[in-house]
Amino acid sequence: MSIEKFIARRASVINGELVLRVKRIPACRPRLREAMLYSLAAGGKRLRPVLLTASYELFGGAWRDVLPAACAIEMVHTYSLIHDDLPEMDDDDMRRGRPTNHMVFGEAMALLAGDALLTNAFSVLYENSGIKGIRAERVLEAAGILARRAGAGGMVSGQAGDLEAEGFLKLGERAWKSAGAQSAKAARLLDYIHQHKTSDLIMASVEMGAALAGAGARDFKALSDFAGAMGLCFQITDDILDVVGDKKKLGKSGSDVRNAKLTYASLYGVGPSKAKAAALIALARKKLADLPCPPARVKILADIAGFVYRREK
Ligand code: GRG
Repeated sequence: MSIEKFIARRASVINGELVLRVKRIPACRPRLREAMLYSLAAGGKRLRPVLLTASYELFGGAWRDVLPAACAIEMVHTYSLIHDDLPEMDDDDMRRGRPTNHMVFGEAMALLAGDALLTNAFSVLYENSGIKGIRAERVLEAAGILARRAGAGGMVSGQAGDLEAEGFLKLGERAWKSAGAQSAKAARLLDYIHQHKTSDLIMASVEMGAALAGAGARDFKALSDFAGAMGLCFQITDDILDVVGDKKKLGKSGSDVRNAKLTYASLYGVGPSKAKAAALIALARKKLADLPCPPARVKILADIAGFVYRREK
């Protein structure tokens, strides 16, 4: 089976679970539920939940046993997209091939839909304790990983850096392109943004799977390093696609140039960015080499890394 088919099959199970879990939140205002479901059910590659399940099953478990945790990471990811699209952030009007949440439900409800997805992600994750012997301590560990990687020391700070960089480019547009000191500063800020804005949640996906499986420290570190390199490659590819990608396939309009964003494509150009992405994927795959897990299962993670590098949407 191709990796694309593998991801699509898992994604279709995850899609059903996501909708089910949002539909059964008690006492939720109907319009809020509609706004949450609108963005959740709009599709998306489901890369993060698929990664979580693939990481978990490296250690012998059945992937369906971590579906609540898989839903939780996708809910956090979807919240981040809704908030990222708001006029106060990237101000995008298309996402996942349809109008963004605030275009349909208004800014206030979009904000609340994001808030609810983030908060309820933790109650959904909690449902994982007790499933097929997954002990509560492991679920607690996974919750800690998710909160740390998504919070102020992780994804939210990546986004804060991204906002700061908008000002940075507008202030010194000519200078940062030519002067050494400015471009070194830009390069450091860019790596910080990519690490936290994007890579942290991809790392959380793989780390949560490993934590739920009870992986030892050495294997956990190898998987975390794998995900860190793949996450960086993911965002560099995103930067490239924003410039040269097919907007129809991407399902979004591409706002980096309009927002004068600091990206790999704007700082280094498309060619060198592609080379960097290729090097990162090679590095990511190397990190998997010593895992004492069934080769067929390790190969799934290596293939997902290849998919991240090749993707067109
Ligand atoms: C707290 C107000 C407030 C906002 C937070 C944290 C945040 C907003 C936004 C996160 C930043 C973000 C959107 C990063 C980009 C990551 C990225 C490339 C997302 C696209 O992921 P894909 O391609 O999307 O996996 P699909 O649609 O396939 O799931």
